[in-house]
Amino acid sequence: MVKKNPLRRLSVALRLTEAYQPAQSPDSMMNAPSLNQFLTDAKASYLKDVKEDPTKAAAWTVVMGNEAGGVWSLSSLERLTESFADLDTLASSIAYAWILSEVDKVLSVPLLPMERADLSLRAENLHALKMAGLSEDALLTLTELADFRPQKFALVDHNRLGPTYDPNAEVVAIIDHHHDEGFYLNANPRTISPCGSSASLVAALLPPEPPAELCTLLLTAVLLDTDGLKPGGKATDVDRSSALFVATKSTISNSIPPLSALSPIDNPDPDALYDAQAIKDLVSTLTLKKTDVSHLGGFDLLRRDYKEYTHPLPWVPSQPAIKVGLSTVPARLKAWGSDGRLEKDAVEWMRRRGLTILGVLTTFRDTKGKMLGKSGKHGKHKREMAWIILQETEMEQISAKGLTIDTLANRLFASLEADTEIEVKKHKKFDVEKSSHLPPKAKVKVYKQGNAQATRKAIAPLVKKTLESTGPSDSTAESGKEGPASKY
Ligand SMILES: [Mn+2]
Repeated sequence: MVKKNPLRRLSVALRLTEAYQPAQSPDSMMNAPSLNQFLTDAKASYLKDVKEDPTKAAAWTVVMGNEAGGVWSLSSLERLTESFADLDTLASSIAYAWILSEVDKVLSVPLLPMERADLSLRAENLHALKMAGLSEDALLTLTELADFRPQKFALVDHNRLGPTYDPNAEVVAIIDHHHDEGFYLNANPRTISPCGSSASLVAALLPPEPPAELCTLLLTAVLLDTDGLKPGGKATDVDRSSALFVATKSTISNSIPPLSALSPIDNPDPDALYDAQAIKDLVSTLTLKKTDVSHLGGFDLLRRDYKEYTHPLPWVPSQPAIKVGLSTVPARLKAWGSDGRLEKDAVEWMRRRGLTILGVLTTFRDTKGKMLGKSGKHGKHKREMAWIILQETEMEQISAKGLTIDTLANRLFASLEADTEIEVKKHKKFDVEKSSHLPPKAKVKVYKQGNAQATRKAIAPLVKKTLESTGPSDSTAESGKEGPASKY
């Protein structure tokens, strides 16, 4: 289906001309409705059917991308709990729902598998929506769907329905670039093909004259997923040909060279689009938005890149298990957590997730006294860690059976401090150990990491080993049931 040469691809697409009739809005027979109007109408009609007539609602094909910008793995010991659709999922689901509705004439609506309040967490998504003339109101999220469980899906940007959806729901189409998990073999199309962005696979299905806004949206997704079509990077021929097609049909087409110059028939240059200045500018804006978290408060920072684990404690006679969360935050503690804000936001998040331990792992560049370059890469790469242990419901029940929060805290802190890979030092400039913003009995410690290369991938196994190994891990672990008041 997907052709390597964009011009061949176009000629294939031209065969769709007859089948494709742009929908006409009742009050304007001259123009097709805008993409924003299409989404607004689809959402309203679908929600009306959901509310009034479940049988009619079941006729809709709900186009949905993945839940967290990655693949849900049931075998993983990690559990993704929050879901923030990425730009690929956003663009692919909107575009495929448009194709189903306007080309194939099938009732279809895109669903973002996330809560409405979380739309603002990805600034690059908001930027792409704005460029495509789309309002957040036009999008359907899980918030509006409430308890309703769709029965017919088209999956984009993943190929297996997540465990929170009805397992008996029908999957009628798949367009994805992840590893094929082998489900829904009757889906049609069932296009699962490795490439940089699933938006490229969806773009290959567009009719010859698609809406410019839709092309802009798909272009942003392909560019972000392929580092701007960087040669030798993640971009495949599919990404390059799709990007070329949507770029020339997009709302920014007048700022890039014409298709004939970009890709002469007898001498195509696959990197021509990558070299175009307007494309370079767009990629740098999207990348900056993606890495800029300055619009987010501590609570959102803690949950936007978060993993959760349940660890049994075999060294405690009653054999309890506790929940541990690890948040990776791309900004230094001082920038968002001073004056009690770290403690307040961490405790709020821990209560919402029912955590006993939260590790906050920051990663940032120390730009003190240096000019911040355009790439944002100047300054030394540093990492900090803040650990908070709460005596809340879970720990109350466990401590009734003999494990004190002091023992747990001592075991964790001793293990972190003894580890020769992460090389922690007490953080002298961020002292919250005597904070008045924590509930009674809570424990907290803040470190600087000597080894700035050690990410959550290194910390998570260390925490697992510390908590799940049998017997006292060191002299501090089982130092008596009461013990002296901890200095921690
Ligand atoms: Mn993707």
